[in-house]
Amino acid sequence: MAFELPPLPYSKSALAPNGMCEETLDLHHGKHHQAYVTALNGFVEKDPNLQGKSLEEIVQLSHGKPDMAPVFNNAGQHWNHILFWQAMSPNGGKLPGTLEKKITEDFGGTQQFKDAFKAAGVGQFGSGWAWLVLAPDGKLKITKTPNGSNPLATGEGRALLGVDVWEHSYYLDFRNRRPDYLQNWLDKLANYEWAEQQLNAG
Ligand code: MN3
Repeated sequence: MAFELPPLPYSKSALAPNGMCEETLDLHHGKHHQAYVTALNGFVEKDPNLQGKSLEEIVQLSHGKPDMAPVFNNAGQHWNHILFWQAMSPNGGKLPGTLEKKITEDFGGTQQFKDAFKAAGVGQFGSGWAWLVLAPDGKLKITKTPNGSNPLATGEGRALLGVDVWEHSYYLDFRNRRPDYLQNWLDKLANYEWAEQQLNAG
């Protein structure tokens, strides 16, 4: 069965008061994410080895294989964007207790966590992602990946939050100011309730 673009978990205008306008979501979800899904389906159609595989399996089996880079890029970006839409909320920015306690234990405090996450996103040269992961050692960690890569591929841990730092994610709302986009994302858009559910899921 072909992969499909999942609907946004909120309306296209729902994040506008929090700094992500309707046009950004219209283009980012309806055009960019859709393009990754369409490209991925094209590769699966032509390659029997990919047919019947889950998205997670395709990300992992194509990772690090130069001849499968186009498959990896599009599968990775489909996985990343599915997570990204869930990692934001019109009621974003509110840290629930269990996650806040864990963040304080592992980073020293909410401010330290936000500073480190922002630094990872700012420090990702060119396109990519910054992540909050639950690492295999049980500690929260911040990582960054280029282009379509992600913690599922690198094995760095279970993703609790991921923020898109490709320019298409912030250029309409913040122009070239990636640090401002990231600060706003952490303060007003990040769905920490969802992140806490991912933390408790394992
Ligand atoms: Mn994107």
